[in-house]
Amino acid sequence: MISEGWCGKILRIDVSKPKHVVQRLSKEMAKEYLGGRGFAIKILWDELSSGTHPLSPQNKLILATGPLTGLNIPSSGKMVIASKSPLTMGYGDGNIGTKASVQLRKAGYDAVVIEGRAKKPTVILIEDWEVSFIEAPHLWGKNTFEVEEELEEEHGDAGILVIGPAGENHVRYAVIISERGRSGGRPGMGAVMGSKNIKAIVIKGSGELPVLYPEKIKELGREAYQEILKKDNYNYWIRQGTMMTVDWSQENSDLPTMNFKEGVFDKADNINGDVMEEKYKVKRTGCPKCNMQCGNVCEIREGLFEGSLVEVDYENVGMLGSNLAIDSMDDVLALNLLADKQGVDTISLGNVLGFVTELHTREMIQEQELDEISLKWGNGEAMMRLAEKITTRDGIGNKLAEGVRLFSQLIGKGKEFAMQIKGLEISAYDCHAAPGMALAFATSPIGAHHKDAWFIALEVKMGRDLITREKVLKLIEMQRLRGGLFEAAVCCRLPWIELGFNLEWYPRFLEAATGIKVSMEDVFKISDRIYNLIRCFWIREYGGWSREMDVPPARWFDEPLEKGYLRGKRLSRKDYNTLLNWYYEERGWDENGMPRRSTLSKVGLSYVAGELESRGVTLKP
Ligand code: PTT
Ligand code: SF4
Repeated sequence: MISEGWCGKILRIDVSKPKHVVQRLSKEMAKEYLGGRGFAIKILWDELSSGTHPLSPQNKLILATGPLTGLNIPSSGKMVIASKSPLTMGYGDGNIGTKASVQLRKAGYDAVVIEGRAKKPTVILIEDWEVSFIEAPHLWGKNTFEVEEELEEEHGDAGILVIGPAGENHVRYAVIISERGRSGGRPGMGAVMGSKNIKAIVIKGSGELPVLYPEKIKELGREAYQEILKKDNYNYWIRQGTMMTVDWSQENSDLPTMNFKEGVFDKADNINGDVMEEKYKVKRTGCPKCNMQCGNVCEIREGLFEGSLVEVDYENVGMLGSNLAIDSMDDVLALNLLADKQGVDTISLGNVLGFVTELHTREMIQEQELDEISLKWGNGEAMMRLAEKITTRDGIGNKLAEGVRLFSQLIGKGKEFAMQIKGLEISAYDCHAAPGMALAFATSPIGAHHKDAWFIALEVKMGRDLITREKVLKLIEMQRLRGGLFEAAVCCRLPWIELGFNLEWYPRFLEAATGIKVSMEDVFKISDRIYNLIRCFWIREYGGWSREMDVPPARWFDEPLEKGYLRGKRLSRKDYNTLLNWYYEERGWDENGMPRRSTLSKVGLSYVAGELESRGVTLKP
């Protein structure tokens, strides 16, 4: 045992053989990378040969927890799922709230690393030190809800991660689903699992969570849970959760509308948090260990899925509602349900559907299949049919399953409004008038996901037009917290973001769990190490770097908003470049976004610089 606080073990699984071994987690790795995303990138850097195809047996799928995961402290039931991404060809991860995170730690592991390809569809069952590989061809082809139900009946109280047909069919933005509504791994972690012929992972642990001072954690947890309950915003939050953002985004002109062409949607009032709460919400759910559970379980009132239950969040409504000009909540919920059952990411799906609708409407592509379903803005039924085709790679769905970057390359059109950065489709915030948020999306380490990038609220407060170094410094501080603390410690960031739960709790939690005094400065150092290593991973995969990889699509620069109070606004290339220059300087990266050798050495990554140089990559001093 390296210290209480970590389990001290990594479970290694090769599904080709199939076999497993248990490896010791080194003290250095725990201290230098903490957990979660830190462990994932360290393992991928050290072990993955560059150029490995993401859907080959050699790629590694990593499930990683951190020293706070699963403890009796607010919102700790989270887990990082990471791999080399088939969508971006760089580093990809997602953060999922699931019982599997707690069960994994109880089973005695900080992380699981899975490689190989099973001969037949397989369920991996992890029960403490026992690992079984159960052939399950009968589950292949079934949706995530059916499979989870069957596995729950068979295995009782377990943590379950499962893929749907989208993962089986290697849709590049397939996700992993848990508990019928928790989703993780936007950059195609579901496709990686599918490529290994793994339909589900079932985890059952019977041990205690590793904590150095259990009494202290109990005491801190009690106080912390109480503090959450007393927060001003608590009641509103548990009624609407992230859905309260629909009105906020509409008011602030950043609600994605018609493939991010506009930031306001005329009919947003039909799909906002109030409509959801009053007409659709039937219960609340959420991740383990959370007393501010934000999962909005809604009942579909009309249409194909009438009577079905589905869990809805802001991103799902922004991307499958306003971004497609759909104003029927029933249609949005139906699309969301289809995505969950088939196991595909709602954000990328909404982008792909928006992109192809725009191409079709502007007659930039002629496809009989799209005429046949009458694809147009706001037509929920057509979107459903197309979404289904994508998840089964049927007809034109086969090309759309590649994501907007590859699809636009395949047809040689639409690059300027293919809304992606580094290959990952953009989350639900329009940035025509938000240069800081655009920079945040563009420098996010997995591509354009809001996880590391939700800068918009602060930017609106600071001033959208403000082009200052201070703005960049604030963004970096935010990335250090989001991408460093929450993705490595691993726990949910929403208590802090949404209710203002004090950040000072986290060093106290970490010390009680591990016995190690960890200041925020230490956390920032770990975070910088992780950010630099992720960037080096991308550089190794891409054979270099260019500024273009850190720039958002041309639409936001070239086409002014035509509606709303910010009408006429668009990004300025000059201002954006100024911000990007400052960002690179503050990160210690050169003018092309490559980490300097001195920067890598400062964060303990000299060996990484050495490897890049030995591959012919030139690093500036
Ligand atoms: C996350 C991304 C998000 S983030 C949403 S809604 W969000 C979308 N949800 C999807 C879904 O649902 N079904 C589906 N088929 N695809 C989906 N894609 C989208 O995936 C999520 C919550 C939320 S709800 C957010 S903001 C916070 N995210 C956290 C994070 O990233 N890190 C962290 N430490 N804490 C977080 N807390 C919050 O968790 P990805 P979840 Mg998710 C139905 O996985 O790949 O990171 O993409 O995990 O358990 O669903 O919780 O308005
Ligand atoms: Fe999960 Fe929401 Fe609770 Fe975070 S606040 S742990 S996302 S239920």
